[in-house]
Amino acid sequence: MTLVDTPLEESIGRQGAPTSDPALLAWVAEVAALTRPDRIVWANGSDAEWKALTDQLVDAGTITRLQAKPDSFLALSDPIDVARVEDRTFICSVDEADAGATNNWMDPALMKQIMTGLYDGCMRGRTMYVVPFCMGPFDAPVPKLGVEITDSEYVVISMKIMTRLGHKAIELIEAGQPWVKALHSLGAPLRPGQADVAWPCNETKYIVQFPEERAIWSFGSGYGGNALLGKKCYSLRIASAMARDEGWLAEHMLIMKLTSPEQQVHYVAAAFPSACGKTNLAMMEPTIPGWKVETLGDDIAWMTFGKDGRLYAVNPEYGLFGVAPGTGWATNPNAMRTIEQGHSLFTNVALTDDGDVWWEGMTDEPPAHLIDWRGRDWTPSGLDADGNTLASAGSPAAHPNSRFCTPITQCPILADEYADSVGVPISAILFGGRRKTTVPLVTQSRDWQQGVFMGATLSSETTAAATGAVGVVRRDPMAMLPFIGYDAGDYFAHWIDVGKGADADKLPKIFYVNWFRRDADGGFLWPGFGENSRVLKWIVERLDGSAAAVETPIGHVPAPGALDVDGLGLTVEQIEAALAVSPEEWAAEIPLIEEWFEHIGDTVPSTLRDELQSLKLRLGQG
Ligand code: GTP
Ligand code: SPV
Ligand code: MN
Repeated sequence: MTLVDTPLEESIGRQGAPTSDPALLAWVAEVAALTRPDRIVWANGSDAEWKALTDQLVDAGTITRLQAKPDSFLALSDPIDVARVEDRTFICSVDEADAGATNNWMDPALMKQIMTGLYDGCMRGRTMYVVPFCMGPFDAPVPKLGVEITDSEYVVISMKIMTRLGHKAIELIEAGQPWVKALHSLGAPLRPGQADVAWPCNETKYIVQFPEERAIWSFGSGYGGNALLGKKCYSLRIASAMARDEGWLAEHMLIMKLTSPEQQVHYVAAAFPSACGKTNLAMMEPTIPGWKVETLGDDIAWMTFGKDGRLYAVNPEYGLFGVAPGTGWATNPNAMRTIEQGHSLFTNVALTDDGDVWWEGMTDEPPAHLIDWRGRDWTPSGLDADGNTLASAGSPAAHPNSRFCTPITQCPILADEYADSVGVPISAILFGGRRKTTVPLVTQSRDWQQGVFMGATLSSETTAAATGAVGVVRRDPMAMLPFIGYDAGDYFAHWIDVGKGADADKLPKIFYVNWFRRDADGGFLWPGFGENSRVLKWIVERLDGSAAAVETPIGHVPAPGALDVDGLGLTVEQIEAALAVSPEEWAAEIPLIEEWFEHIGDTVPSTLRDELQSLKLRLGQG
């Protein structure tokens, strides 16, 4: 490891920095002069560095080494730091209108003044790490480089898993490629002699993007989406602004490769809101014979038009930061195989007595005793051996937003094309949400424009991936509500423009799916997971024109008998209920969509207002 354990003034004096790039050195010196760390370390992503930092974090009590998995660790966070903080997330564009109605905004100069106050001395007693990284392949035509400065070792080791971290990024910066400045602090300085806590953070949190400057300032949180700045802050909020300017798309989407029994290959991208099934679909094991799924990405897709006029997708990430609860051998065996190999970091899951991890949904029955995500004894009954009620009684052993962080290269079904900087041509885009009612299992849009309308009006129940209430239906356009780096109406217009500029035959076909519809007893109408391959099969057959569909007011749904339900064990009534388009339920949806467009304001493109108008007419309104 390039550990430069020299006094700060000397470090600022450029001793030991693995670069002489003036802009990079000047920025590091400027941040160090403000934040006053005890020392500066340049991270290089080596195995030796991983070993040194994990040892250091074990000694500090931040992580525990897992006896049951190779080179794997468990971190338990502060209970105030478990998820993205949308109410503390800002798009600080120069002009307030550019942030739009769906983002928090503050004048960039004022925000910088406030945050400079918070950053002043905020790294005292700590080490400042300079973390050079690349989102997507290094050999991209324009590699998407960044440097994160952080005072969190947990962030450095997580960034090693999630990004291409290393000196190659510095070489490209030195060669004159553009790069994003990403500043992060836990906001937990230490006085001389002050003991550290296991999970330092600050009650005050700011997650701030400056889109014009392509800069990120984050303060107060160590949690994934708030602190691993290459992920949501760069690859979605900043990248979406880049994509608008440059004519491409930066989206909250998985990327998968589907091979049919006839060896036909299709690449599919799918946008579902946080904790709504992207990782599971990306890694699924099809239940229908002869179909094969391979993974390219589970959270983010960057899509650009290729020379042949098709839309090509690249996954900018290098790791998986997946929701732990619900992940098990029955639901997502490929995720289990990925983490079995080790080299993984788990956050806020439970610890078993034999030094392994456990979470709700991993196995049918929990182990007899666990340490829960808050470090407390936990038993299935909520009672200790003497029959006394435990403090953990009645709460889940793992936090609902607990996560596994693991190298994507360990995924046993990773597609070879994963590392291709050109990406893969997308045949179909799926939008999906978590809705108990109203939204059918699958609907195909008539054309790109109606597909954009489906995406723009996507709704879903909130999940534990962000702080705040869970289970509340909200609009989450293209699953990007918390991630659009500019005005949402302009973002819709950009989607429309992307379609207008393209050859309609070559554009991906757009579908809307819902795995989460419930029956009258509250149970899922559709078994989901590997059985979703049946829906993928219908989608592929729609692409080649062989599957039948019926037209409904909201789009095309599978005709009776068109969905392969062979061996599924559902009744005809159950399948009908999963596919049903209820005019009453959709009539109730219309005012919500109107309110949503009203909320976004004038920038909603007229084409989408036209789509709404024709939907109303088809529903007999208007
Ligand atoms: P983020 O990483 O937050 O963006 O989430 P994600 O979209 O990747 O969601 P993920 O695949 O991790 O799934 C979230 C939760 O939904 C997990 O608890 C899954 O078990 C559950 N889930 C995923 N797919 C299905 C499905 O088809 N049916 C049902 N019922 N649950 C599912
Ligand atoms: C999400 O919340 O959509 C995630 C996890 O994928 S985070 O990186 O925290 O954003
Ligand atoms: Mn996500």
